[in-house]
Amino acid sequence: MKGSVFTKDFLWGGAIAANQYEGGYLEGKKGLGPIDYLPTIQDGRMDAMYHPDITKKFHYYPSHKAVEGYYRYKEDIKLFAEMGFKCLRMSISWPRIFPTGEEETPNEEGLQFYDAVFTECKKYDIEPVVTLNHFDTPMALYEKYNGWADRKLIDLFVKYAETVFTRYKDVVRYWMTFNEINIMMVLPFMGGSMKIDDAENPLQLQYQAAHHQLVASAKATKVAHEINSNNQVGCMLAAGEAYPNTCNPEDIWEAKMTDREGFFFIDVQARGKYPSYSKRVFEENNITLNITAEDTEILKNTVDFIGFSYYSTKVVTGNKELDADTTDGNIFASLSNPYLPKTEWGWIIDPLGLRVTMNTIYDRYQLPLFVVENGLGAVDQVEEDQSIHDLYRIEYLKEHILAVEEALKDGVEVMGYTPWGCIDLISAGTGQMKKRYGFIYVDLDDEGKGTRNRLKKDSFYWYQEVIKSNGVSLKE
Ligand code: P53
Repeated sequence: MKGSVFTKDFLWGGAIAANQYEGGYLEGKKGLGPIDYLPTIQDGRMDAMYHPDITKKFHYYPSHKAVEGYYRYKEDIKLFAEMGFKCLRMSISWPRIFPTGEEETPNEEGLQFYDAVFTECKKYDIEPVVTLNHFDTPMALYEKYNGWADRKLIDLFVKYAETVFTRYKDVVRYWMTFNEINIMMVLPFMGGSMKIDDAENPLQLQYQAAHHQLVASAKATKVAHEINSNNQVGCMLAAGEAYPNTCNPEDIWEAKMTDREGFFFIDVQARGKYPSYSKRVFEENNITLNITAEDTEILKNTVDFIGFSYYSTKVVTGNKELDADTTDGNIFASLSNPYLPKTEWGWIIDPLGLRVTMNTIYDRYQLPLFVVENGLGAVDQVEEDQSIHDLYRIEYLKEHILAVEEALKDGVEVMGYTPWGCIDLISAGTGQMKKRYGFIYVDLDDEGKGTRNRLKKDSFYWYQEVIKSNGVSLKE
């Protein structure tokens, strides 16, 4: 397209995940995943209040039906096609394929479901971009092994990965192994189907589990390349640069260390070995990892691209005495940024931060980047004529896509952009429905009431133009 900075094969699309979109939580012999234990948190706190026994029905569990993607995917993919999507980022639910994680043979019904989803994508030339594990490790493995704390999970995961790589060999080219792999450090239940409360040294357990995921990711990457050399496998980082609160060197150092908490994972996945700084981090936190010689060898299978989510930057300080204003919205701790506004949920809004973050990641790894999540969680108002005027969302996305454009001009390689929750779905952090990200509205509230019918928001037509003009309309 004339005047476009975006490449002609730029993957415009949107992102959803099985656990927050599908529902049908026991349909087709599906097993349970972590989100099936998440009740709606009405006040929107981020310290996810997972309830240990869903059979007691103390609460309403929104993911059990979610937005019924399991039944309505055809209608939704048609709407995505109408917006012009070139790709759809989605995930396969591991417990749909191996309900307890340990079956000898995969669950054919689960596989058939994704056959049908991919066929539907193909119909409209929508390229699936598939995450293997989006907060979706079978809960039976939590009961039995404390999830990723146990090395056994490596082989169970690789078996699942191999099953779907083989089944969808000719239909899926883009894969990601673990969604926001660094979430292990903040929400181990969601990221690793594991609990750390009883551990003597929780950090030790988290890093050991992280190691298991890193090995599993590398092994799966190897298998994916063997099954189809055209397969492109990415890692996935919850990104967002840490800014120092002041130019005090203590703050600068704190910011560097905060960024390294996330980059630690990508350093391994993109460079094939543990970064040199990790040795000291482990020593100072009394962490001794069980890493075998075989693990070290496997880790050399690095990723082809770097997928990441970006919602905001954070502000950190090395001054422990500082009594500063903090944001309580996001799971990643941050001070307030006096230069920037926040969303209704307290997440800092920083479009330029996306450009900063992309440049940092690209400088570090020199691999193509894929913006696989970005977006504004907000309350929407449906008018009498069923229209939804979500100008705030358009404004947010516009500024962020322009930041991607600037990063492209800076020389950063970018494969595509898939804003989160392109259709409204259940929030992973709060289980809420009223925190909406979509171009497509779903009639459903926090108590589970509503028809679940779909409506096009103003942003739907706006994004359609963005894709059609390959980004040129943003300048008009
Ligand atoms: P929600 C925060 C908390 C949980 C998951 O988040 C998160 C984040 C943001 O870093 O990561 C991603 O739904 C995640 C999605 C999630 C999205 O952020 O709490 O990959 O599953 O829905 C948005 O507003």
